[in-house]
Amino acid sequence: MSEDQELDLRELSDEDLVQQMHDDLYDGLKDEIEEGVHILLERGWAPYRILTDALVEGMRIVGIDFRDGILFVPEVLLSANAMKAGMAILRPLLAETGAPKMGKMVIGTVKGDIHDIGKNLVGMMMEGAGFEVVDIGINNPVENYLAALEEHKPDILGMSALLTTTMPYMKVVIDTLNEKGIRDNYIVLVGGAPLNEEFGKAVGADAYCRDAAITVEIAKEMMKRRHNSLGCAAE
Ligand code: B1M
Repeated sequence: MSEDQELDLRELSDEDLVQQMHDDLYDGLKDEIEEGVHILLERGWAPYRILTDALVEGMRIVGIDFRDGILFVPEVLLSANAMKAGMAILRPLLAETGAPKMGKMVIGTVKGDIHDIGKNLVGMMMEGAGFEVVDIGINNPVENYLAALEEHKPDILGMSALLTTTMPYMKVVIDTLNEKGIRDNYIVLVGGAPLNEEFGKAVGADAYCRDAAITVEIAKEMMKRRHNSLGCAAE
C-alpha cells in the first residue's frame, strides 16, 4: 500500500489489527489507538484482553526501544498518551462488574518517579474486582502517603516505582509507618518493573505484585486472611 493511502483499521483481521495497534502505540497515534480499542470491543473482545494483548504488549515493545536508545522521552510520552487514551475507554468497562466492595486501597507512585501507567492499570483492575481505589498520583513523598492513609483509612497501601533510583523510597515509607506504630494497620503491596519478590521482602512489604492481575489476586487473598484473623480475634 502506498504511504498516502489511508489504512482502514476495520478491514484488518483481529491479529493484524492488534499488530497495527502495537505500531500505532509505538508512533504515539492516540486517535488510531482509540479507534482500534473501539473496533476490538465491537468484535466482542473482553476489555482485559484488549488491555493486555494490544496495549500492554505494545508498551512493552516501546520500552525495549527506549532502553536501547532508539526512542527518546518525547516519543515515549506520545506513546504513553496514546496508551492512556485507550485505557480511558476500557476503565469503565473493567469497573462494571457490579462486584461487592472488597475493601479500599490507596495507591501512588513514590517520590522522584513520574511513571503512572502501571499504577493506573493496577487501580483500574482493582476497581474492576470491586475495590475502592484512591489514587494519589505520582512523585509522592512519605507525607502524602501518611495524609492519604489518615484521610481515607484504606485496608491496603499500594506503592509503585519504575526506576531503580526511586524504588528504595518504598522502604522510607514503610519505615515511617513502623516508627509511627501503624504499619500493621495496612496490607502493604509494592510493584513496578524493576522490583522483585526479594526486594518486596527486604523493604518490609506484605507482597510484591508482578502485574495488575496478580495484584488483584494477592489483594483478595490478603483481605480474606485479614478478615479471618480479625474474626478469630473477636471471638
Ligand atoms: Co521511563 N524508564 N523514564 N518513562 N519508562 C523506564 C522505567 C525504563 C525501564 C526504560 C528503559 O530504559 N528501558 C527506565 C528505567 C531504568 C532503570 O531505572 N533501571 C526509564 C528511565 C531511565 C526514565 C527516565 C530517567 C528517562 C530520562 O529522563 N532520561 C525518565 C524518569 C522520569 C521520572 O520518573 N523521574 C523517564 C520518563 C518516562 C516518560 C515520562 C517518557 C514515560 C512515563 C509516562 C507515564 O508513565 N505517564 C516513560 C515510560 C512510558 C517508560 C517505559 C517505556 C514504560 C513504562 C510503562 O508504562 N509500562 C519504561 C520501560 C519498561 O518498563 N519496560 C520506562 C507499561 C506498564 C503497564 O507496565 O509500569 O511495569 P509497568 O506496570 C506493571 C507492573 O510493573 C505492575 O503492574 C503493572 C501492570 O501490569 N505494577 C504494580 C506497577 N506498579 C505497581 C504497583 C502495585 C502493584 C503492581 O502496587 C500494589
